Amino acid sequence: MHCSFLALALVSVARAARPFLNEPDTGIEDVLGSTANDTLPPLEQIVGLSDFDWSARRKMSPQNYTYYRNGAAGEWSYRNDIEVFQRFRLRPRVLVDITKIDSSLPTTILGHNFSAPFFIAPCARGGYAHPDAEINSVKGAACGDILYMASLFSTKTTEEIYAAKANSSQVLLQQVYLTVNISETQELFQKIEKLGFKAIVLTVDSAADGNRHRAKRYGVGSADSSYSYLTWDFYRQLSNMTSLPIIPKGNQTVEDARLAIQNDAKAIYLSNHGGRQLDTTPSSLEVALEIYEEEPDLFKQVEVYADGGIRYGADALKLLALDVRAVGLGRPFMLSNVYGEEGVKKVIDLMKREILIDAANLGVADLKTIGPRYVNWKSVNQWFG
Ligand SMILES: Cc1cc2nc3c(=O)[nH]c(=O)nc-3n(C[C@H](O)[C@H](O)[C@H](O)COP(=O)(O)O)c2cc1C
Ligand SMILES: *[C@@H]1O[C@H](CO)[C@@H](O)[C@H](O)[C@H]1NC(C)=O
Ligand SMILES: *[C@@H]1O[C@H](CO)[C@@H](O)[C@H](O)[C@H]1NC(C)=O
Ligand SMILES: *[C@@H]1O[C@H](CO)[C@@H](O)[C@H](O)[C@H]1NC(C)=O
Ligand SMILES: *[C@@H]1O[C@H](CO)[C@@H](O)[C@H](O)[C@H]1NC(C)=O
Ligand SMILES: *[C@@H]1O[C@H](CO)[C@@H](O)[C@H](O)[C@H]1NC(C)=O
Ligand SMILES: *[C@@H]1O[C@H](CO)[C@@H](O)[C@H](O)[C@H]1NC(C)=O
Ligand SMILES: CC(=O)N[C@H]1CO[C@H](CO)[C@@H](O)[C@@H]1O
Repeated sequence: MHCSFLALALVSVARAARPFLNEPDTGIEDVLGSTANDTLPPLEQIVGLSDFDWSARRKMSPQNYTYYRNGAAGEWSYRNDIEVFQRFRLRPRVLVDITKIDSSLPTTILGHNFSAPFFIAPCARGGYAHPDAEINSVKGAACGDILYMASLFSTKTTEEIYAAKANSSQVLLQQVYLTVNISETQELFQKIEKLGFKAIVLTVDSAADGNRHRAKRYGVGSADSSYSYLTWDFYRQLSNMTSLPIIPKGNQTVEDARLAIQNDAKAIYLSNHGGRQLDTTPSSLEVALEIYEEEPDLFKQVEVYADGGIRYGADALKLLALDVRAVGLGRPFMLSNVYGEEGVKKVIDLMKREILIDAANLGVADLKTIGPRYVNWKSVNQWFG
């Protein structure tokens, strides 16, 4: 008896001692540590997405960096978003012909063609990293042929963002937060539709202000301090105000996913807002797993997107394995913008390459055929595993 208690106590000490790996140690400090503090290391030296954290901390003011980096309260959701992926081990198959994997990277999102199943998630205040702010994201997305979703709280105006499109065929979506003023909403929807955005992404996970301790310390909290009125009745009313699809972003339970379908949503977007809104909400991988276990057909009825903590190709593959159609990345794109458009493009190139080589090593011949059998979903449901 005594022994097993002791063993348990030791295990919990070991867990408590393990540091949280926001930036895993892959030698960046050893190789680039002598770079002058206010200088960016050359983009060629950036080998993975978390390296952009390291670069951005040198270039941005502590306040600006903290606005991007922060999570809500004790940041358990933020950490879990990143760490959840290592709790589920892959199940690679060997001796599979994977030589045609490249041709399976492109996908469609709401019927539009893109070169890869990931996109730039809507993020506010692009100007904190670069004077050209979101313009770099639009251009980078065009160059890499992926989807960009613009935030309502962007540094640049909706008009400026739309005007930066590469050509008339570049597809952009617009994220919105709503006020209680219906005529204001009506005007906003009309503007978005008139400009030519292809869908409205309605953030539903921020009914109230986010509880952001780290951000508050630096005086860079959320801009929005009011409560929002959001119900499914209202969602139907909103759908009547526009011909564009309205995609709820931030649903976090299978119950809400079912309700979304009953209310004719064309797509749903699983997200806990990058752990920035309500601490201890689940990661989108856990929500996708809940849906897969309780209602796998749901993935066939609507397109499901997911974001939060995706930093590697293998992370994306785990979500794709659960029939998620495309995954979003927030912070990596925001932080890479310290290098401007080139940084945004580098994130796209790194992700494309990692998705392809990881899928190939996993023995996936065609990304469209990846399924839950490629992952061991037995996991201990705890914050640190
Ligand atoms: C700096 C920053 C600003 C954000 N602004 C918004 C926003 O205006 N609207 C929104 O719906 N989500 C916003 N998000 C959440 C992102 O859309 C996305 O859900 C999240 O960043 C994904 O997690 P990741 O950063 O770990 O990739 C923001 C996230 C960050 C990091
Ligand atoms: C950068 O700044 C930190 C903290 O001020 C300091 O410890 C470090 O030596 C500096 N590095 C260089 C290369 O100047
Ligand atoms: C999307 O790609 C498909 C297949 O490659 C093609 O037939 C279709 O015309 C493309 N659609 C658009 C809008 O470009
Ligand atoms: C922080 O962001 C503000 C607002 O965009 C900008 O004026 C300022 O130059 C930024 N600071 C740094 C150090 O980049
Ligand atoms: C328009 O831009 C898209 C990127 O969004 C690119 O894939 C496409 O080739 C461009 N089309 C033309 C005709 O230049
Ligand atoms: C609601 O928005 C409309 C259009 O922007 C504005 O004219 C009106 O004054 C607003 N009403 C209130 C109560 O704020
Ligand atoms: C939406 O519009 C249709 C047709 O105009 C109408 O029948 C329906 O009641 C409206 N629904 C809501 C929720 O406003
Ligand atoms: C958990 C969660 O965010 N649920 C939301 C799903 O979307 C509906 C419609 O906007 C909201 O009412 C729920 O609160």
